[in-house]
Amino acid sequence: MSITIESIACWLVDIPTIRPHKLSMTTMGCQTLTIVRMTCAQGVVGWGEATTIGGLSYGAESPEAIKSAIETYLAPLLCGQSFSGPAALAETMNASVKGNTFAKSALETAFLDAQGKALGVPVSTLLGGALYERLPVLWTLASGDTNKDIEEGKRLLAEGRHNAFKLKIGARELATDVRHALAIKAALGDEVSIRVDVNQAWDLTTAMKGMRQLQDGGIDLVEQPIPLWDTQGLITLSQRFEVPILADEAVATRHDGYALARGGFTGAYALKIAKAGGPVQALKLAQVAQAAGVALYGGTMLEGSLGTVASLHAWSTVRMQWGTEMFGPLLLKDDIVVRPLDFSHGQVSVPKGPGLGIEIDDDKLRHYARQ
Ligand code: MUC
Ligand code: MG
Repeated sequence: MSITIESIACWLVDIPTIRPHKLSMTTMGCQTLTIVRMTCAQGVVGWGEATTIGGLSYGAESPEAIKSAIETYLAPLLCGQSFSGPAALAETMNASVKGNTFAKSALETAFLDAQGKALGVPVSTLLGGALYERLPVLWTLASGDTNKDIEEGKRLLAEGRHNAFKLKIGARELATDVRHALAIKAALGDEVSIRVDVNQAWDLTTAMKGMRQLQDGGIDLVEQPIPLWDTQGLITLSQRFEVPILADEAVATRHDGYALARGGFTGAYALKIAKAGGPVQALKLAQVAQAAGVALYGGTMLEGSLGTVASLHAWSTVRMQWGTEMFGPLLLKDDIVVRPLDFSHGQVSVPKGPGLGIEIDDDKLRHYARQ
């Protein structure tokens, strides 16, 4: 059944975080969600979200640029047109717009939501069908203070909300970062999986030293230790150490995944709908990884509930050997959905209703939307 797109509206929504979230390149106190509403024929409405981290400090598209790309270039291409599915939608977008995967991800998500609602099926069904109803979710400890992180980790373990943690390092001296990671590992106990994300902050020499120390200290996974362009360096690290590497910034699309795997990379890929251009595109990278024997991880750009749910529908259709980090909504003080997602026992449930299976709260959208 083809879906005819009638109009597309877009908002920048600013929501404060529950505490400062410190990464190697920025400290976040607020998250900006670019929210898209796609109105289709027969009154069907689809919603999508594109979210990045720290303006332009993480990726090449800022929230303002995402909104502008949608309103100025992508919406005029799509409005008034009918599409049989996300493949046709992507063909049209890619024929006239290079890159801009965050903007395309919001539109692909909104289209899938609309198509799912029109057909009366969840988005996961459009993506191949869910294998899992609930997915594991870790939490990132990133207050910037070792003792505060330990306190936060212990509280979340006691509440049973998470049982695995990722630490953000790379902003400080290597010795300080290693001490920080190993102190948290010792305080939270051997049963708890501790991973680190360096967000590209080290050069290869520092990474060699850091990987050895983190491996000896029992850290389970090291994410993106060196710059995204250093493909050969990432392959070398993955082959030299037993602690696995998680490629994040280095692997956005299936083409990146293919190049790394062909070079002999071993480890895992962090899938993110925004990096790839939408849930369907992210699953194409998953297929390349599966073909190459590379493990999978469900990644977040710290999206609100809308972007998180779009990802969950995709991640539910594949086996994620390293679980997911889809905790974005829990980092925000508020959200724009009527019913929050169900996070408990280290997991989150994938909604079962038609489309994305969540409802937008129009009052909240208006309240948080930038004027
Ligand atoms: C990233 O690079 O992984 C995901 C979790 C988190 O705390 O930050 C993001 C970005
Ligand atoms: Mg990362």
